[in-house]
Amino acid sequence: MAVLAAIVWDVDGTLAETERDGHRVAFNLAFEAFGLPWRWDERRYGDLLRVTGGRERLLADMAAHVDAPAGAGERERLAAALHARKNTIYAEQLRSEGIALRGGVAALIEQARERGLRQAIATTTSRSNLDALLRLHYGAQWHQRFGAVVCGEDVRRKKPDPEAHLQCLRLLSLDARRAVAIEDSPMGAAAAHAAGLPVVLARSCYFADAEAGPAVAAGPGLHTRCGWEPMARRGERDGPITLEDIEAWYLTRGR
Ligand code: XBP
Ligand code: MG
Repeated sequence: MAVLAAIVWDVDGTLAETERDGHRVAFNLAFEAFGLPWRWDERRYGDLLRVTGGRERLLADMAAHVDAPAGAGERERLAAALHARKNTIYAEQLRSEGIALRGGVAALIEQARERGLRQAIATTTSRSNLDALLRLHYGAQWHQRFGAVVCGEDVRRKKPDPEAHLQCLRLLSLDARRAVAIEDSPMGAAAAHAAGLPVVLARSCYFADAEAGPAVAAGPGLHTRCGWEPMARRGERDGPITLEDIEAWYLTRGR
């Protein structure tokens, strides 16, 4: 029987709740800095999250603005400039205000490290955003914890396309059946599943009601063993999701 050898982590929404109070706020400050009247409230941003990638999200939103540039090239340039400014603001925000990892994340990363599992990152976010987040929690050498790191810039097609996960598996030289992906959103789960990875869906605030879809398990977050479907292993009701829970769900793949 195959043994779990690796965890492939998503970033936004999975490692930390970075969207509502991080990226969204930084996008709004970028609009302000560019003298644009556009603002994304929580609800609008939640709708826009269906579009993965910040630049792509900006372009999708411009379609709804009569005051957006008319030409495609001009829109592309504006989206790229806004996106770059947003990422600078986001990194500054993280440096000055910090952002917590979601409950259970640090403990699971540590358990996996102690047990010799390989760990990787497959994200749609920009490398600078990932660096800002992980530098905060693991220092400048954070990348030493991960055998592969694939970001938005590294792929041609973002989630729900499986390209980031497939690239991760290639870099790890690992068969998808030996790893588990942890994702927070239906788009992320679809991407990992399409790459052949069993998925654990730890729903984030914007996806609290998301369907389990192809996930081997879905629940409210790694901070609790309550509310998961299927249930976390019997007999241990309290505390965060453990590596043993992940391994038990992993063994149900393909059933
Ligand atoms: C989530 C995304 C990203 C972020 C913003 O990525 O879709 O676009 O919202 O980051 P994931 P950028 O869940 O795969 O980590 O502005 O750098 O795209
Ligand atoms: Mg995510």
